[in-house]
Amino acid sequence: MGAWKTGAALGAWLAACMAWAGPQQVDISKFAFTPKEVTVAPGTKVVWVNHDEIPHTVSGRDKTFVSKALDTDDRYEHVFDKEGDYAYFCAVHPYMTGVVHVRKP
Ligand SMILES: [Cu+2]
Repeated sequence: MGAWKTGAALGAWLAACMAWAGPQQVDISKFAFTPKEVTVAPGTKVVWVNHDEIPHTVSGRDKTFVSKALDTDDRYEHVFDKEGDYAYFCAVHPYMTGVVHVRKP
């Protein structure tokens, strides 16, 4: 294999690594979603983790994603495939709100 081929393969590998953003985590702590707003590319998995001693839920306003009550350290995952703005709240504490923006990069 020529040196230029090795370089091209390495470049493609780096590009693939940079395009893969990995899951986006949202922490549930002190009765709030942090960060409250996230922007992700289509196909990204968003993971919510409850750090409170109180159960919370992640409930999409359009009901495309609804978690069960999350106990301490429970996680809820949802993959957002379609572009859009997904507002959600905690069904136990409706003043807890957040938004997932799904946008093509
Ligand atoms: Cu809550």
